[in-house]
Amino acid sequence: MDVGRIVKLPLGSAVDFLLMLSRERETWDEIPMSLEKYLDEKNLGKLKALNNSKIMEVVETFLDLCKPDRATVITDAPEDLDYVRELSLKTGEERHLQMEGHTIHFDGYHDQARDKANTKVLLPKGAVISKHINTIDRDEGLKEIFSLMDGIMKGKEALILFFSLGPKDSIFSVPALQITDSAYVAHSEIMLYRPAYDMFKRMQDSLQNFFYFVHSAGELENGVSKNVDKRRIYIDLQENRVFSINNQYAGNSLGLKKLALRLAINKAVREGNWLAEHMFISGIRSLDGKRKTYFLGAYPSMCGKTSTAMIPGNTIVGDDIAYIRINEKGEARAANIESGMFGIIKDVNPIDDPLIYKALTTPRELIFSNVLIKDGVPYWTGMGKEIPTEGVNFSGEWYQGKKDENGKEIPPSHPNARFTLKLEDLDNCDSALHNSEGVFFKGIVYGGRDSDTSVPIFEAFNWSHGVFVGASIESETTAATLGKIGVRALQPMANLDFVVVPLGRYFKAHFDFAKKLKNPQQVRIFSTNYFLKDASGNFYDEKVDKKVWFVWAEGRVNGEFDAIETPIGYIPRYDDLKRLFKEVFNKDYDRERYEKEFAIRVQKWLEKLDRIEAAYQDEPYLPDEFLEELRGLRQRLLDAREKFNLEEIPPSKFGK
Ligand code: SPV
Ligand code: MN
Repeated sequence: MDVGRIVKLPLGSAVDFLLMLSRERETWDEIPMSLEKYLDEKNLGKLKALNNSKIMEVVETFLDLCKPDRATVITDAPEDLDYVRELSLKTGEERHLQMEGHTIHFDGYHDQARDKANTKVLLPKGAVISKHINTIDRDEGLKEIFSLMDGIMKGKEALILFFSLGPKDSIFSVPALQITDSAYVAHSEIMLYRPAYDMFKRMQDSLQNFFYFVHSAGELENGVSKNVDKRRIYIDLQENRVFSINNQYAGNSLGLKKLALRLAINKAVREGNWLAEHMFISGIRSLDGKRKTYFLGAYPSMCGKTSTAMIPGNTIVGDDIAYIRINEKGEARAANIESGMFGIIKDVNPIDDPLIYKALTTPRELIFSNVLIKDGVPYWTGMGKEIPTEGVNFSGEWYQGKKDENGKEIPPSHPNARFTLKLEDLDNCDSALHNSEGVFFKGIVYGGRDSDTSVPIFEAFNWSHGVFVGASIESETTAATLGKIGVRALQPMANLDFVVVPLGRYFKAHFDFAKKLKNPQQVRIFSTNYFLKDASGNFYDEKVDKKVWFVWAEGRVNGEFDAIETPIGYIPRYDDLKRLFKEVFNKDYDRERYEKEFAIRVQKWLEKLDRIEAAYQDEPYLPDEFLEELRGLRQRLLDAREKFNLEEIPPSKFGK
């Protein structure tokens, strides 16, 4: 065994650990003594059936470090999956609700969102990385986290689970192993991902490169992680593994969600021929409903990503993470690496989100998290129904007016409260969800949260311009991450939180991607902004209006609708939008609104470009294409300002 791959720890208890690591073994039939301490014969048998030396090494190493009372191997068998469901009720991490199949889970009061401050990439000495990435020296980080993990599972049961990120046995699949002492985490993962013990078994010892995740919720109090001050999420790119401790919130705890996305981005950029993206995949219907074209979309948290993926009439393949690969025919194909939805529940009501609302209010396997519970019934903000004035929520017993230790009033349901369900439970789930070829797609849409600069929708001139559009998404910060809310932040490709390689390298992978396609024009890139406000601070658009923007984009990629060329890209013609609003909603779309919301706000755009330039100023490896696009856009804006002598240029100035 290669001892050097695991850090040498100068810790007392780690002496045994290191001795264990250096033991030589002939075959995995000689049952390792330490595994027998945790696994009974049946469970050990399940592990040995995989005939995989690396898995044995990983499981043994981390059970020895975390010291659970026992461990259980979860295969894809229905009884094993049921075991996980039942365990999450037994440990108190979930509780039954009135509706059949529904449960409630609470994350701790201070564990309601991704913890950016304590999520760090372990950086080997001498490595160069972006200032945007939070890092810790690798040796130091491993030493810290291993000492925190020492004995962290005492008194608990560890679960060992096997998954495929992406459809099993496909060009997309990345095998992933999860060890966790949280039955809630395991339960969420068997709903959100594809259990793939069978795939691991087929691959046997040839499988040495898989992602692995070791998670511990740490000590629990009333079913929630107690030691959040010792919450750590450390990403080891060198070994394709992540350690996550003292948390339960899925964005922190579930290895396969944002932890695996980080490893996948690193892998994709290094391998150089695919992309790992924070994107939904949706089948967009044409105006007549007869054609369906797949689009991908990247939106930072709380910028309308899930609701875009759920536009009535369209289908959903995925709502959060997509891998994009090139198949043998040279086509770009996309697959959802998940199979479920971990969606925000705020404002889910029969009008704004009818399909999700229906799923949340009918019997099925479903985990609510951090909503208000009263008499076994869940309530959340914006559900279109009166909410009780007392109950149980993420703060414990709750009553209206309750304040936290800082005097802040506690809302009945957390703004980042969530639901977890299987995509197949949604009426609009696309039949290509598990397609091993992924889907052929023609559009990518980037959307931010911007109240005063960009237009509701525009199309980039070409792929390179589109990559720049993606790289310049900005969003106001939201409740999905800890920290101050409402600050404008750059969110390239809505992926910034997860890009663990220098951003310049990540952008370069994007710029180069289309060049590798048989048809470099296969994919067109768009930008949407649902959050533009008028002078009195009201949104120009209603939530449902996004359907029209997408019908337009779907038509564009299929050769329909002329467009108007502006400095920022192609925008829709008034006559087309007027017709679309009429046909889709039977609404009148007036010219005055069009002239305002599709105006090119030159000064605001120039300010945005200045912010982007400043943010990327010292960025290593920034590709030339990026700077060319930035300069080109700035010049086009300046030219237009000069030509029309206006700061805000109405679309009619550019064409009809
Ligand atoms: C997001 O915030 O982008 C989510 C939820 O999809 S989380 O699991 O926190 O990443
Ligand atoms: Mn997400």
